Amino acid sequence: MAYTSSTLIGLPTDIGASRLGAAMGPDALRVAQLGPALERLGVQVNDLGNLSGPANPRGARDAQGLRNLAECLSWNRIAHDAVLQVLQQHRLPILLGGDHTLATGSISAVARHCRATGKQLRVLWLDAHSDCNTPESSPTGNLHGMPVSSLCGLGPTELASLSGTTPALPASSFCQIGLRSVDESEKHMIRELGLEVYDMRAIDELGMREVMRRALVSLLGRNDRDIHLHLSFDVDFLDPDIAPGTGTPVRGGPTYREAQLCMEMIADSGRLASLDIVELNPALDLRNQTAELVVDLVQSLFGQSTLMRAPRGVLQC
Ligand code: 5AB
Ligand code: MN
Ligand code: MN
Ligand code: MN
Repeated sequence: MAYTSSTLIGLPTDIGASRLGAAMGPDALRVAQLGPALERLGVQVNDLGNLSGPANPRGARDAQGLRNLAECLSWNRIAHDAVLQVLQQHRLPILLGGDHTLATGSISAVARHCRATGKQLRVLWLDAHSDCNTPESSPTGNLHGMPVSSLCGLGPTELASLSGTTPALPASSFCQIGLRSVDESEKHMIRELGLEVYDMRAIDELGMREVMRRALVSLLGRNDRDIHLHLSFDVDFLDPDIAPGTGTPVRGGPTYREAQLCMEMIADSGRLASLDIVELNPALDLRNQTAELVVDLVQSLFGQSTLMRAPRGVLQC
C-alpha cells in the first residue's frame, strides 16, 4: 500500500438525508472494531474521534429547493479541514460518515491537496445512486443526493467552491459503480457531464471482475506514481440483503463475493490514498451486521487476502 498509517475521522451527522441515524455510523464502525482490524493488517491507526458540528434542524426546502444548506456547509468545511490536515501529515484519511453530503468536503480537500502536490486525483464512487442531482433537479432537496454535481461545479455555489477552485475536479476523473436507482434528471446529467458509469446491468453482463478491470484501467491508465485514488464508499452500494443498515436501500446490489472482489482489485492497484465510508445507519441495522460487513470489506481493501499473493498491477488483473 502507498500508506501504512491512517487516521479515522468521525463525522456524526445525517444533515443531508431524510432519515435520521447515519449520525451513529462512526460509532457503529468502532463497535465493529474497524481500527483494530486495520492494525492487524499492519496499518498504524489513529482515531480523531467524532468531530462536532451543527445539529440537524430537519428543515423544509428553502427558496433554492435545498434542506439544511447552512448546516451542510458547516459540516463539509469541518470534513474538508480535517481531511486536508491528515493528508498533509502523509496519512491516509478515512472519513467515517455520516451521510454522503460529506464527500463534497472530503473530496474537495483531496483535490486541494493534489493540486498542491502535483498529483492527479481519480475518484471511484461505489453507490446504488449517482448523487448528481442539482438544487434545480433534486426530487427531495436532500444534499446527500448532490455531492457529485457539487464537486463538478454544478451544486450550490458554497459547496461547489470548497476546494478553492470550481469545479473541484473534472467529471472525467470520476467512475461510478453499482448504480441501480437513478432519477430521470440524473440520467441527463450523467450524459451531460460524461460520467463513466458501470450500473448493475453492466455488472450482470460483464461480471464484477471485468467491470473493475475496465474501471481501474480507465481511472489509473498506466498507474503511474502521480495518481491519488480516492474511494467514496456509500454503504447502499451493497445489496440490502447483506447490508440492511442504510437509509436509502435499493435491492439488486452486489453480493458479498462481488463486493469482496471489488475491494481486492482496488487493493491490488496499490493506489488507494483516501476513503469515505458513508450512509451507514445503525438505527436500521440488525445487530450491527452492516458495520461488521463494512469492516470485513475494508480489510480486503487494505490488502487482506486468503492466500499470500504477489502484488499485481491493475493491467494484469
Ligand atoms: B445517497 C435521490 N436521488 O436525490 C435524491 O444515498 C436519492 O448518498 C439520493 O446515494 C440518495 O434524493 C443519496 C432520490
Ligand atoms: Mn446511495
Ligand atoms: Mn451516495
Ligand atoms: Mn443513502
